[in-house]
Amino acid sequence: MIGTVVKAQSGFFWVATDDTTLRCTLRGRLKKSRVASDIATLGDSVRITPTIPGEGAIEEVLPRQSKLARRAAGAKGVWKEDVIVANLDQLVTVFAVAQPEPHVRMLDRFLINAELNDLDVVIVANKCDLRSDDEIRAIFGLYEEIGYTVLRTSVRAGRGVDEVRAQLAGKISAFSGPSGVGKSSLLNTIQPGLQLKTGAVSESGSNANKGRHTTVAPELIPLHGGGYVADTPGIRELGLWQVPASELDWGFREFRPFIEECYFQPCSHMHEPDCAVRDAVSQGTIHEARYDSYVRLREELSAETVGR
Ligand SMILES: Nc1nc2c(ncn2[C@@H]2O[C@H](COP(=O)(O)OP(=O)(O)O)[C@@H](O)[C@H]2O)c(=O)[nH]1
Ligand SMILES: [Mg+2]
Ligand SMILES: [Zn+2]
Repeated sequence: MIGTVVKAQSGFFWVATDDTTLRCTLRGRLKKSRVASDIATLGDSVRITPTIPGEGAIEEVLPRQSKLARRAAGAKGVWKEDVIVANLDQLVTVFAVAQPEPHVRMLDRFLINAELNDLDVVIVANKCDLRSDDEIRAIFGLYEEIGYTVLRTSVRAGRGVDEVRAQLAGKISAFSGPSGVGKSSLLNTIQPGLQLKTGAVSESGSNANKGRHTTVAPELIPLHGGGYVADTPGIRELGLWQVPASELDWGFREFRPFIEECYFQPCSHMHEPDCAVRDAVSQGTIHEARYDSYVRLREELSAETVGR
């Protein structure tokens, strides 16, 4: 039997097949090779055999078509890859236009992560009731200019929800983004009956704009329109997993036409003469804010020397 891992917690894996969901454990020989969380994860296609009623054993994890991963701190200060969801069709990265204020450099990290994992990515700008259209365009317009789809939504005003629902139909999607932006609220509205826990954002005091953690094990939620969605809590910030500094530029999709045009190959686009990327920045073809993001991330990568 082949199924999809829809939930993983405390060494158990819930595997959805065509007609049922079984709680499974890993066969001993699978466990030996690595730690369990690396072996099977949300979205994995697995081959299982039923054991007792309602339960089964995972015999094999089928090769992943794609994955969303982040870099996590492993034992002895060594970084390890932490696969969040496997076999993803798209990453839906949700930010709020306010409360919490959108942190565009964090948005850039999500986008780079998607680009370098070769994932399609859609941006959702939620809480549009809190800002004017002009204010929203000032923040997110540049992402549309460089080719990303930006869906403007407001759960509170019931705006844009149908567009998000249509975007999810028939695909495996992961919702990501900072805490408190309305990911769970949006999913509850898209599929009434889900009753995902939502957290109230403190409107006053020092906690204003920070949102709140709501900790539950991530799951893949089956959608009535077909497909699955992962509401992945706790992704405060995605590390850039295994990004050699020299590949960071490829994660900025609007840089791509210029990368090959630089005089020096490879070019860091930081200080070399005749750099086509920097020329594009001074001509306004590449947005300055995105170039700043690039520089900061590049400096971070070389400082950490995990870029390899
Ligand atoms: N003003 C406004 N508030 C919203 C909207 N969507 C969600 N919220 C509120 O934002 C808070 C955090 O929502 P939640 O769904 O838990 O965010 P998550 O952490 O991203 O899952 C809750 O108090 C929601 O009621 C919206 O479109 N407009
Ligand atoms: Mg949530
Ligand atoms: Zn260059």
